[in-house]
Amino acid sequence: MYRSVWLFVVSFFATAMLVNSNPNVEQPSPSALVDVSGFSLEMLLTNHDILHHMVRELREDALEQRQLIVENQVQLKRSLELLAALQQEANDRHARDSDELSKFYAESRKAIADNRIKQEQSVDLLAKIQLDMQRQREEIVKNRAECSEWNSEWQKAIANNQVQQERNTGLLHNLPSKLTELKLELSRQREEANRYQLTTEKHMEQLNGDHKQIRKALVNIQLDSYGSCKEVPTKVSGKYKIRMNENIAPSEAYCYQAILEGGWMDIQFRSSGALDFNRNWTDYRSGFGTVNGEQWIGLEKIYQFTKEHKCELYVGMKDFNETYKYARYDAFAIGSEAEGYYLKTLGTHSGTAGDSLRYSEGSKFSTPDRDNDANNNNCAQTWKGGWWFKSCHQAFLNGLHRNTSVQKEGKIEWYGFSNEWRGLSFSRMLIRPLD
Ligand SMILES: [Ca+2]
Repeated sequence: MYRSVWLFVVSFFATAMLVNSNPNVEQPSPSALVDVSGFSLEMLLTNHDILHHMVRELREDALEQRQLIVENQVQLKRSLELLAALQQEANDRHARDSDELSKFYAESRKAIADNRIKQEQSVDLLAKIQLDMQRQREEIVKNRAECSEWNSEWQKAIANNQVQQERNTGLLHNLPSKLTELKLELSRQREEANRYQLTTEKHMEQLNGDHKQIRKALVNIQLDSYGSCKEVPTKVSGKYKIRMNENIAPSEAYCYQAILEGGWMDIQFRSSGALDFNRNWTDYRSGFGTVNGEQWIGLEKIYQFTKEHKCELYVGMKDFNETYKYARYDAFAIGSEAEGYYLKTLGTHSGTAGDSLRYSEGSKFSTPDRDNDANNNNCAQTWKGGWWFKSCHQAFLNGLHRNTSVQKEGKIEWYGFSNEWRGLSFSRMLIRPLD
């Protein structure tokens, strides 16, 4: 359409210029004007068509423009709505940003305030530190002064020590000889102390022994009897009341004080041969004879006494030629009646007569009426007396008082007296406590 308008305007003005612009052209005559008017009319008609066409085109253009305007208005409206929304969003964001900013400012202000407080505290602390440093500095100065004093004192002490050391060096030269002297003196004193200790121990033992004896003597006086013949103070042989066991009543016994420092108790005595020893179990259990003469003290008393005291045994014997021999055992004890009064303990033998009682060790006591022996026959009946028979005997002091050497006759025998079956005239069995 613009192209048509442009073409019209150019053709119109070109025509006008052809007519009027050339000053050399003479003004047309009226006939010429008809020619010119014919040309102009034709041109006008043409232009009219063009114009009509142009108007139509313009109208279409206007319609298009209007359509476009409407579209643009719609577009514009949308744009405005969008803009409003953007504006709203921008406002909202601004509002939010403002809140956050306010918060940020508040926090910042608080942080600044806190920092200020901390800064003030730091300043205070710094002031304190400065004060401390000042004090420390003063102390260091003081310490330095004290150190200086100490140093001078040390110097003095070292000097004194040196003097002392020199003195000690002098003393050390004499030390070995002094030490030797001291060692000798010490050794002498030690020996003396040992001697003194030994003496004291002996005295103590003596005192203890004396004390024990005094106590025993007091008990003996109180009970009007003795625990054993060892406790008899007179050392005179004879008849005394002896407590065979502290739990039973005292009984009379013969204390023999003539040998080996005395203190022996007679449990069997044969001399004249007047007393009959061919007796039953009851007699051998209870004892028979006279205390200060021939006797058998009794198995129960021997059992009670050897249970109460650890004892030794001494056997003195004579033959009919008055030859005296003895056998000694360093331990002796018998069992109870329930055990057949067996020869329970027989210690080491010594003496001039042989160890003939050894054969009976461990054997029960037998009497003619009680056969406890290991023989098929009754040894007590055969040999006529009570004894610790095994399959009969090597020693038998309760036999018949006979002066004979015939083997198969019952008699007082101790084979080891002369290594033959010689009859003995005398026997004494003695026991004594070892403690
Ligand atoms: Ca028998």
